[in-house]
Amino acid sequence: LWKLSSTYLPNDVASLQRSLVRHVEYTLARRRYKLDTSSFYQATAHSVRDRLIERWTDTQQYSAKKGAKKVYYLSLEFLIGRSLGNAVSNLGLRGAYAEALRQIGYDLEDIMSEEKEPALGNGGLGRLASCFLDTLATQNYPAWGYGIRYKYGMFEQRIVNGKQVEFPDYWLTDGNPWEVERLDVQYPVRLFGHVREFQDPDGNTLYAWEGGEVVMAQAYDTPIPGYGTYNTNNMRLWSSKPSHEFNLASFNAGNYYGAVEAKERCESITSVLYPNDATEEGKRLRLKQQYFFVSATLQDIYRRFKKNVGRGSTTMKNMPDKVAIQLNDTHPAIAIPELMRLLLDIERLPWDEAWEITRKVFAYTNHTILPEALEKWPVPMITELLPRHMQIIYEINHRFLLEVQKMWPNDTARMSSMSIIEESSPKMVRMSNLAVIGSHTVNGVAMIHTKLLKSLLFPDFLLMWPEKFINVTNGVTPRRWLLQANPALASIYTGMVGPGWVNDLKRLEPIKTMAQDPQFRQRWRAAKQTNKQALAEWLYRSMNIRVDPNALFDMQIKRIHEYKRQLLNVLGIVHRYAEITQATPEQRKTMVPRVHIIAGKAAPGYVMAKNLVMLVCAVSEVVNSDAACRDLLKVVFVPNFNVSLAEILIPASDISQHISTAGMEASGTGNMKFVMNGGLIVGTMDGANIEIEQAIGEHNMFTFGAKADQVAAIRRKMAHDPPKIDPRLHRAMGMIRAGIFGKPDDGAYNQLLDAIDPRKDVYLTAHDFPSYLGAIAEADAAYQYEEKWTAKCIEAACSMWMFSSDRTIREYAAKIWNVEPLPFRPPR
Ligand code: 26Y
Repeated sequence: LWKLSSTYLPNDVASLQRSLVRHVEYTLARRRYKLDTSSFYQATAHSVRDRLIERWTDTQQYSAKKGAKKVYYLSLEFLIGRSLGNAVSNLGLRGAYAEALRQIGYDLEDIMSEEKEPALGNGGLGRLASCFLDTLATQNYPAWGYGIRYKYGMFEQRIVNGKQVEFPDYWLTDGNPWEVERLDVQYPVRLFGHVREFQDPDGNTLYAWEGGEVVMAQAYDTPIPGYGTYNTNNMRLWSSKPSHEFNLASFNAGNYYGAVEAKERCESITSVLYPNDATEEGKRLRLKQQYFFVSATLQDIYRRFKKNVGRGSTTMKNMPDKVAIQLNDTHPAIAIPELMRLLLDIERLPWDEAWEITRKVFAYTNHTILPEALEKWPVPMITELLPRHMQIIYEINHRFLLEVQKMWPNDTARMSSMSIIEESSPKMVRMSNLAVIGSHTVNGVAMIHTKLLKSLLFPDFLLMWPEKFINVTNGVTPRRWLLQANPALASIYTGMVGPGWVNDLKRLEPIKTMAQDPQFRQRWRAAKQTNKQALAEWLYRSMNIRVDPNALFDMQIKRIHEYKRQLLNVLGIVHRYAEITQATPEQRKTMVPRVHIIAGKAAPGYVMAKNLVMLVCAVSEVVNSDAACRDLLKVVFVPNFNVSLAEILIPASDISQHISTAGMEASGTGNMKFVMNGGLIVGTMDGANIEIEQAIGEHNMFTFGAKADQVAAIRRKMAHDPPKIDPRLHRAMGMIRAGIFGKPDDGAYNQLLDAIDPRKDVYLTAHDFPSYLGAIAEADAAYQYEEKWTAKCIEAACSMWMFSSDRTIREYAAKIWNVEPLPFRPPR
């Protein structure tokens, strides 16, 4: 039978066309119809998917046969972005598909823009997970991503009457050609119920978790192609549905409508992605989500591993030789007690053996040190939902505290800060402490972040296990963020060094010397200009806003958060507005024309963030309609920021702002994307900015503001000795308070401004304002020397190899996972 399918599909233009037509006729069942681009998108996607599937199934079979150790990346979020462009590019079929489509009257770019992007993540953390999947496949690592197939992804943001309004993102309306529904892969997941204690024949006490309700987890698989390799990995997302037992039990109870409602509740577990708010609120449905996801994932991993147990000398103890599980923040940390439960209650291993296996399997990545953002669950909630896990957590904690007691006898302060249980009312389970205790390695995501993680968040754990804490600086994939997003720059690179840079970014380093070549600089500028022009057209088409592509394009695009300080940006813009309106004609001539672009979503319940969006929209309205600003200043709030929009914006930027209060942004990854695309940064000494500056040279970055190690002292001082407010800030605030940008009746703007009162300026907005204006002025000055500016951009962009996720993943593989690449080559 398999002889019939042993060869790969042909990829010449004529074969691709036949495949497209076949899908139109047989998959879409639209034989001999004139098709719109949206239906042709479906056909194209299916044709590409066929080509992914053959590589994917073969890769999986190959790694199973080899018994390779696998990495499992557990993440509640994957922000994958659109798949079509990525797939044809990674398969090396972009040219062939473009030509195949062109000949039959369709444009690949148009077809690509028909795809609705799955927004199954909030921001940085989710996008990082997707960059990692791309790199893992590209570098031939046997690795699977596990997550949730939310029905509603990140909400769609619209601006209505100058305010953010959220709309549900039902992304599955037109189906999803990139996933394969695995009806044969389903697992039961228990919730609620009770723990039964009993004795085995040898008199050992055993525990069984029983009763409660059982829901089913259903697998949906998405192939993740590597670039320039046959290796194709898997992303498995779970969807919840009612179980058969569930069905019978409740219906037989005679409550028909109640039973239907209960079934609906099962499906609601994977309904919606939770937004990351200013402060983390433990929501019961979210805990259900986390456990549901973890339980299904571990059953799946466990089943795959168990196929090897008994073969040769493999025993349960070998699990860490075959399985590495990375926890993307604490969101999946309930996996630690869940694996313990499987090993203790199902496998019946003794505690110490189970614990050793567990600790060797898990590693934990921390993405924030902000105390208010750390996950905590009320003990009563876990007890109700996961009674056996609560017992296990207490046991883990008990044994751990004995170790603490041994190391620091009677040090109650240490005990209570290191304990998994916070002695509040109600008591809380600190998921970060659980994750640290249950993992062999804990990593931060940028050098400064890891340093603060060690010194501020986990100092006692560090003393106990100095080797456990390491840094792995984040990175982004050059495939999506350069090759696909910026064809103009990519073709310059390929022209200079050949196509090898795409998976070896170091090859761009030699181009740095070309910064001295005027002709090369000319070409570089032309590429940037192409991208700015394209953005200007996009803004006109989709927002009816005209901007001058020769102006300096300044962008701040990221989630709206107080610590990211979009307010500082707005105050800077208002200051500039004031300067422009008061300038003499002579002064106007010296000013740099600027287009300010701000984009990002505010969590629906985050009042300050929503106020900020309002203010940006209002400032934009006033500035853009003031004749005085005409050729000098435009302000644009671009709604519904997402991956696809980032791909249009980033390549067109001259300056981007990464201006968090020092010490608060763990890493940032947008910063890396901008510099790779030939933009420069105005930024604080925070997150990966610091390492970027080291890599590209300080003369190529505009830095300002308090340093992380000064922040605490500044805050302490301001309380009793409030600093004098900068007159320019005073004026800008005065303009806003006076109602130049309107006076919302809920006092939204005053609320924003009150938070920068010099006595309680938590985010140091007032404190950093003067040096911020200084950095912006420096950037303006530099931009006026076109040749020097271009040289800076070239040097910076070609120094970015270490921010490729390829480097990041090599570090994870070597320092944490202990896995090797396993390239698969198809039979030919
Ligand atoms: C608890 C829950 C609602 C929650 C969900 C998502 C909490 C946080 C998040 C997302 C966090 C996040 O995106 N963090 C970012 O991770 C990036 C990748 O490491 C960092 O670059 C960035 O600095 C950090 O804010």
